Amino acid sequence: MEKTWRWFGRNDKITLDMLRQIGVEGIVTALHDVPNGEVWTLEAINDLKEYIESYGLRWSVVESLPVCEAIKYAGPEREQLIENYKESLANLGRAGVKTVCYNFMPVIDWIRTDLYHPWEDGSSSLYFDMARFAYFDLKILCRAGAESDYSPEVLAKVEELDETITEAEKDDLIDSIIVKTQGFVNGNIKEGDQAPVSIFRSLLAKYEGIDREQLQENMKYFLNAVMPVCEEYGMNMCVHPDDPPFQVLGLPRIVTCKEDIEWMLSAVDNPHNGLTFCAGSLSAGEHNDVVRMAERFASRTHFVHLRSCNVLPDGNFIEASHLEGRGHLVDLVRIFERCRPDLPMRVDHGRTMLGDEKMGYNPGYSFHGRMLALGQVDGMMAVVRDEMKNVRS
Ligand code: DNO
Repeated sequence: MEKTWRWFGRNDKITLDMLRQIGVEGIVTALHDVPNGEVWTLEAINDLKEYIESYGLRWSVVESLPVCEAIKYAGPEREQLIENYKESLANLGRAGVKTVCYNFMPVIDWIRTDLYHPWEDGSSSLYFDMARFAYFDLKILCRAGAESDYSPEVLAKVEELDETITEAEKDDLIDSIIVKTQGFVNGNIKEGDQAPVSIFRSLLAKYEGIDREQLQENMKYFLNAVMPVCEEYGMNMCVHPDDPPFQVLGLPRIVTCKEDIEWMLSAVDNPHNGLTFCAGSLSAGEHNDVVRMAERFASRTHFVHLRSCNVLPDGNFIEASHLEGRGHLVDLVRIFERCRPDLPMRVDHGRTMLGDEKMGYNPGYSFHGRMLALGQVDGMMAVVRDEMKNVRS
């Protein structure tokens, strides 16, 4: 697979020069300055593309061309937003950037309660604690009916936490769940926004009455609308699975398991409609057998995210080392290297280590942690390629 890296543009402290030195071949990025829903012009795309190419690299994947909320909940602006999306896609196609990662998660993209969960060795990683998440839902967001979404054990922990939690810890929880992780990925809430909780509540309100089936209908509508552009320019759309892969905050989530993915691939049965195989998101759900899913969906995968999680009691989960955990990355590398060696792959979410914590990187997107993970995955690919050569000779 092609070794790619998520890079956040010219202001990223991790420079393209640094990436060349660690063996990166392709770049995964977006026009981060363009507000959601606006057209990506050919000029702006080419400008960034040429910059990347001037370092001997390639712009391999767009992550993400965000799908606006009004497309997901089918608001009155939907048609115009879809037209803009198609125009951005066409411009990307004209520029030759042909793989586009997006997600269809309502309101909130990936969710963690702790961005620097300490490990014994002094490094840290992202972490999801169900009781702290439930605390946010019940005591900060005060969402009506939220109690029925959690187990009695988790609800008891919420009450315990309520006795001891400080105001600063509450702010930190808000920051981790709806500000820091969202700011750089979907733009719904950004760092510096005043009253993020009330912005968040008004976004949630847009989904009242939208159940799973309705959201699926809206996804199908969107995909059918963009497929002709994808066909014309040879573009591949690849949906990112929901992270975590279960319903949250009363919102439907529809890319969480084998059946969901089967539905979305067959609802719009076109090879340009595919998947970002994110082993990390999928492995955070105990219901997912990630290796079997890779075997099943390799042919419709256009982009691979390699990371791994371990699921703990209560539905908590932690990002594991790339060598361990439920993601079984060795097996995945074997599957993808054998049947889709052309695919772009990036390691996802590294640990924060060796001074990364002082650099202000986006959470999960450290330099040393991701470099270590890339070295590990690169080693796996070398072994698999060697095995394949030996079988042939
Ligand atoms: C998190 C990322 C996701 C992903 C989007 C794609 O670290 O994997 O935010 O980029 O969901 O649209």
